[in-house]
Amino acid sequence: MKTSARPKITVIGGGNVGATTAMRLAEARLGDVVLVDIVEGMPQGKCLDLVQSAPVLGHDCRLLGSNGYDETAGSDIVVMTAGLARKPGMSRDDLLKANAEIVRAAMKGVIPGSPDAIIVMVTNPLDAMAQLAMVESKFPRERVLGMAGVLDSARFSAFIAMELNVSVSNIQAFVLGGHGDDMVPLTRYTTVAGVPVTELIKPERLAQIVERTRKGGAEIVSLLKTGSAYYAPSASAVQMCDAILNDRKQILPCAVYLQGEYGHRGVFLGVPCKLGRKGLDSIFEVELRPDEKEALGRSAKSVEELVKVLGIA
Ligand code: TXD
Repeated sequence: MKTSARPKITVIGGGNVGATTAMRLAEARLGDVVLVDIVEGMPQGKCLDLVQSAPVLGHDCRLLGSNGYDETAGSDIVVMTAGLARKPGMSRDDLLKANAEIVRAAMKGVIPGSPDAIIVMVTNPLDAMAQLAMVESKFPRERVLGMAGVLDSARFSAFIAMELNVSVSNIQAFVLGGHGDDMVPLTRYTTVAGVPVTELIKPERLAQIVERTRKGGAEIVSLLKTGSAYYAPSASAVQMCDAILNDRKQILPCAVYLQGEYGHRGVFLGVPCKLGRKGLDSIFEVELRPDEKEALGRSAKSVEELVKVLGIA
């Protein structure tokens, strides 16, 4: 149960993304955190370390590590990061079956104690794992959100800011579709201080930036050699938690279960979502050009294939 009046957030998976998410949640004073991992002692040790940084940072959020789910009861949000990360040369889809088992086990553990939580899915392959979490939790679509679009948009924004040597705060990037290779960047809706980026960067150069964004995860995997990106992914998951817990009604690109929006039904796909205290408040629909619709269709198809393999279509 809750031990304070603060929101309670469970982070499943105490690896790179999970532990950094726990740290960012507490440092942003968003709530008390329970960090769950199967590795004995690890989430407890990391949380003890985080607890000991609280006096220096001046926050009162409680952080508790656990190898089970008893302590997670009454969570407002569950951030799911448990799973295997990609190794060099490995695709996100290679992770499919291994991570499906992990997602199933985690949902079985966490849902009974937190039947009203909002799930923020991070585990890859993102869109398919989010769909699996919705099936396993039996939650309505409003309470199962996938994190990928915020990260892809952040990468795109960072590269545009670097290219033009302007503040990242001036960039509003707009990315749809699946995570990574299937991402559909809407460059004409991407702006720099309100000006479409297509008027500021030449098409060939912009295409290179889009490509680098698409491969943004792989670029980091090949540099790190072990493990994948976690600073920007954790920041992105925390931005979603902030929008939810503070009922911001903020429009962020998230993977959600589509029921006819953007011409798709019965599949998780990244679209602009208004997030508030209930999770998904509404989907923000914009008119797409035929080529953009086609790209989104390709994205949907690859998610549908994975979902079929999992037998949850
Ligand atoms: O944009 C996105 N959605 C992503 C997704 C961005 C970055 C990372 N993305 C994916 O998140 C990545 O492909 C992985 O599927 C997850 C977690 O990545 P992370 O980098 O944190 O991986 P780690 O460091 O290997 O941590 C995974 C932890 C590790 O400590 C395991 O012991 C734990 O998950 N784990 C479990 N915890 C609880 N319960 C179970 N069953 C379990 N199995 C493994």
